[in-house]
Amino acid sequence: MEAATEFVVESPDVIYSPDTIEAQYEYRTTSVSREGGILKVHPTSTRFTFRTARQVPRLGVMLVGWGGNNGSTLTAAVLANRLRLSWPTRTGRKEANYYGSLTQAGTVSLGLDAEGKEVFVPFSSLLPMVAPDDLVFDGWDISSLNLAEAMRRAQVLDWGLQEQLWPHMEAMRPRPSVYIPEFIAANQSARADNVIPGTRAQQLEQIRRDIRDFRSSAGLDKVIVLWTANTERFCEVIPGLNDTAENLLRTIQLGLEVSPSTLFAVASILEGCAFLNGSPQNTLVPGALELAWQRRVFVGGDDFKSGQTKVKSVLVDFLIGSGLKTMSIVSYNHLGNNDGQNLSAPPQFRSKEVSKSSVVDDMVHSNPVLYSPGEQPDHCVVIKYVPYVGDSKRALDEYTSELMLGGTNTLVLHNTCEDSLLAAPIMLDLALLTELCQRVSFCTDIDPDPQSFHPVLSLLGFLFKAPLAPPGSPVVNALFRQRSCIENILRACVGLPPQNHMLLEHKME
Ligand code: NAI
Ligand code: DG6
Repeated sequence: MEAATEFVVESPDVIYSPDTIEAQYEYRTTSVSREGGILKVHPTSTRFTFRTARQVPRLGVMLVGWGGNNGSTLTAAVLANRLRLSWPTRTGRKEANYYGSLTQAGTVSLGLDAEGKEVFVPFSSLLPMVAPDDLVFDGWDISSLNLAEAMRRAQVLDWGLQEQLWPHMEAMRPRPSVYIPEFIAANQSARADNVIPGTRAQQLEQIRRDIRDFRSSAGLDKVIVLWTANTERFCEVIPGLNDTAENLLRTIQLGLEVSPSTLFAVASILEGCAFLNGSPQNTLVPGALELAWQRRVFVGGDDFKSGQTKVKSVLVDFLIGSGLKTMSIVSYNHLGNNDGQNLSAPPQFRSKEVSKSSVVDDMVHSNPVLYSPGEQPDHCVVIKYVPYVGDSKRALDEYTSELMLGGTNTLVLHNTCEDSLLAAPIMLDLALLTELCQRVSFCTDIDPDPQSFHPVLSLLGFLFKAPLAPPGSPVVNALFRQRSCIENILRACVGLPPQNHMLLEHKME
């Protein structure tokens, strides 16, 4: 018998109507004040009403860098699942699945049954979400290869799967894109045979036309744009150039410096489409963030959190959370795909180095017993391009921590796997969760006007290496805190209390 995945919450605080799920929710937290050397902690409570529209839209996802390893792998994965494909390998037949996706392959506990056992359901059944098989893809690439050829170039998927997918991907052709050579490595120039000509203002208009064309020709209710193109160098944030929405729009009109990814972000926001940045560069400059705020459009970033960084944001949380003083973190990796080739240029490597290095800050700051103000572990990030290993990235990590009474603990990890097979399900989750957030509104007993989440969608932090957060809000990197944030907010939307893991029922006589 298949496990049940649908559930209803039977509570006077939860109302299901044909259009919405409405939940009354008591948000209990604490505020802390410092008085005369004493911390005073005040429990607080705010009453929220969450309303979630139940109708899932026909959703289109536009990938910038569609013909890259991630773009072609995600497209192939959705098609393989939709078509229920299976293929032979030397270790037996494999079937399409969505392993690695929090929403599709993760579960949540609803509570205990009559025998005291926990009942789990798929994450995706917490609230109505778009089914990944129903996603419609389109996108841009500076390389003109069709998606079937791009899949072959990526060398990620088994041959038997590629052969079956070929006829379904051959007709998918990336739209021309914006190529500004100084933003990506010079070694990418040979790929750039599919570019939008004209001024920056004309290029912006073309991207906007592409979004509108996709929306209408595919009969979509919504479009989300996701940057999965090459890592760019950082761009300088300069007052008057990109510091405000007005200045950024003027910069584009005047043809002054703007990165391709920022142009895409601006175009998406102006079209009312959420924009997500899967690469490390500072695409969402202050002017773009202000524009998103003005237009109330969701933006998220930066840099997919896939393998090594996910492990890091678990391991360092474990070490520091258990009271061990981590003193040195050394992360080395080598890979041989096009991403690795692009990152072999110093300015692009620098963007990745910054995003990979920021990921333990919150854990260090959380423990003033171990670290004095300003103290940080040594943290070194190395990336090397080794063509032979292709997309099968090697990641080696060494964590050294101090134990009691002068002891030392060194952990060494070696991780090998296809980078794009880790990134594709993350891209899927980003699109599905962002779309869901667009259907959630809430009000509180203090502010009865309905509102949406802040345009900087920090709830997506689990999926990003360097999560963007609204101004003044804390940045969380610890992986399970990030996961709990998503889970507990979705639970709140159906009137369920936060998952507390106390299991008090099992701790009584
Ligand atoms: P890739 O190099 O295979 O694909 C990038 C694609 O972007 C290429 O097809 C390239 O032609 C295209 N491109 C470059 N500039 C463009 C532009 N201005 N407009 C449109 N297309 C453009 O790289 P891959 O492996 O797919 O990774 C994509 C991005 O995701 C990289 O920035 C990478 O650092 C980032 N990333 C990847 C992760 C992974 O696990 N695979 C994890 C975290 C981030
Ligand atoms: C080299 O590190 C290539 C990068 O694009 C990474 O593969 C990617 O950022 C994934 O990094 P991580 O740390 O999440 O595995």
